[in-house]
Amino acid sequence: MEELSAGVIERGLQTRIVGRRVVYYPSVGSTNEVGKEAVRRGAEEGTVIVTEEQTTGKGRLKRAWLTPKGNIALSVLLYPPSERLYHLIMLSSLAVAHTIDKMTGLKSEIKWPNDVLIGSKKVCGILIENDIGNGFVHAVIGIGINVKLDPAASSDFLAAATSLNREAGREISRVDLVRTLLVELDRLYDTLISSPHELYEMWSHRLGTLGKKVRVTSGDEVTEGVAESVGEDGSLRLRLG
Ligand code: BT5
Repeated sequence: MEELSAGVIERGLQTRIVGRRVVYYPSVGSTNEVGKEAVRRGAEEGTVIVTEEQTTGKGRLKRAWLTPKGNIALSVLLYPPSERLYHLIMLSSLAVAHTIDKMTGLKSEIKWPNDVLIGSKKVCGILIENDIGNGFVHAVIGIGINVKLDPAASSDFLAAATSLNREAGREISRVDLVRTLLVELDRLYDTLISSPHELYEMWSHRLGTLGKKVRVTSGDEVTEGVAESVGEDGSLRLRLG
């Protein structure tokens, strides 16, 4: 298996902001936790924390995210204007979908708000943690991608999961995957700043959720309905029933 390191990821990387600094850990609890600590210590925007194994990876709503060795988990620190925070879910899921296009040619779709699926199975999960303390807006964008995880060898827990290697039928280079993802994130961050409406349009065209029956959990409340449209603030409009 190819070696991952900050050096091989950074070498010749043509980005403006994302990946200006890359920090690699062979194994870590959660890259988002490391990222939040880095923000507190004044890390520069665009810093990336990357690992191939998380021991306490987090999903949304206190759920767990599994990252056994050989996969990819990374967090990117971005400090956008506060009125652009809503667009970060669009930026991140779209960057992953574009990366999968480029790396595998496989068709992927975005499941609202920001999972990425191949053939209706989850290949990527995203957890964005924002804070606006003392007027300093910062976001830690955590992205987990299954590269070699074998759902069949795992528990029922992962029945609805898949991985890039499995779908592509070959070994995907994790170095190329991370580098492609950083370039896409950087390019779309530019779009987020200069023309957020364009980003919204690209994202909503890629959403596989519209027209489907969905169940949305918010706190203790669960709502079911048919997904009708998405707003520019990322909100989903449901037809109840
Ligand atoms: C997510 O939550 O999908 C967000 C996952 C974010 C992970 C990244 S990795 C880098 C950064 N550091 C972290 O600690 N986290 C972020 P959610 O929508 O709540 O989905 C969680 C659910 O997905 C779990 O309850 C499982 O059912 C399922 N799951 C867990 N691990 C999975 C995996 N590797 N692949 C597919 N599904 C998984």
